[in-house]
Amino acid sequence: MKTPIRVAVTGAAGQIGYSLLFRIASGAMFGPDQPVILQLLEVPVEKAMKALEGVAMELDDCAFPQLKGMVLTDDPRVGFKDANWSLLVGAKPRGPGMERADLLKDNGRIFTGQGQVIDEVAADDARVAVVGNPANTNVMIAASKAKRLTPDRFTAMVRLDQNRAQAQLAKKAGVDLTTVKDIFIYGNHSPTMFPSFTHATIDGKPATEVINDQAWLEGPFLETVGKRGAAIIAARGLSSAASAANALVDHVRDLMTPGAIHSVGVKGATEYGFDPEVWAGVPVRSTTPGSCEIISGYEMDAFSKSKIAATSKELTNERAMVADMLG
Ligand code: NAX
Repeated sequence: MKTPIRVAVTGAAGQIGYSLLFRIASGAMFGPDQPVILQLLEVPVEKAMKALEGVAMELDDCAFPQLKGMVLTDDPRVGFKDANWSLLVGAKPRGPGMERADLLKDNGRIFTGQGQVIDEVAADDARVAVVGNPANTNVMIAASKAKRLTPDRFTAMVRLDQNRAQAQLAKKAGVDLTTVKDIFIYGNHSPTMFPSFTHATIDGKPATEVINDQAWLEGPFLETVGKRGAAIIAARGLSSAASAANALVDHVRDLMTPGAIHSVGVKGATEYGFDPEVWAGVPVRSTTPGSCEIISGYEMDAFSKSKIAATSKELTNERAMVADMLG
């Protein structure tokens, strides 16, 4: 039997957790023949821990062959112990009337602590993926606390935006979505992020030629993808959960697959104009399992440059707002 991969998941009793854990345990993330141990972390609140017990009962009841164990805890030192992957989903949601600056600070405190503990107790090959919002800034804070683990071990998820963009392009062109390739997300996981349609292809041809509607691409397309999260809340009364969990499965699975090409929030995307210290979505190619390199050389036209400048500015501003929490 292969050695099980230890996967720590924070916010495990939350909405995304409820979709995510079953996908991991079924083999969707690491492959059907890879055993996993789930280390489920929640807040020290009775209601949350009780809910977590219920989720664990359901995981038992699925009789997943590759689920070799579960740890349920409210102690980060236990939850992240020897974890090969830490999936940081749990975060404080933005309450009514709450400013973005307050959200950044409140979540910053969570990710400060988690970054420190992961660095101290996780496995030598530890990898961290952050979903909890504001994801790009939270991952920067967590990584800044690490002394042992280098920044490349930390990524932010922008894959939900990539998947949304791919689906919208396919719909507009009336094609099967598997024919849509090279649609990448640049920048922040927020409405400013830029799904760069300029380099996307449909059946090997430029998407701009196939769709042949620049006004739609620069207008409704960007707006639909950028505001998709809000549209889902308006329709469902709850934020996206199954699609977010699915995106995280894609994010980790593709990082574990050498050669995979996808969008990931990483540090150091200076060639696309980002500050060297922020985590920005960019196209990457996975190298060895868990690692990736930025794909360079995509030429940006004036429109793309202006969009990237806007999302880059937002990331730099967020960094300034949490400057006292870094390092
Ligand atoms: P829920 O509120 O349903 O669940 C969050 C869970 O996290 C709760 O059970 C809570 O008790 C737990 N939690 C909070 N602080 C914790 C801590 N310090 N340690 C462990 N657990 C903790 O939210 P859900 O819908 O699951 O969303 C989770 C996060 O994902 C939110 O921050 C949300 O904004 C973010 N999202 C990010 C997306 C992305 O693409 N990057 C898309 C989906 C989602 O909106």
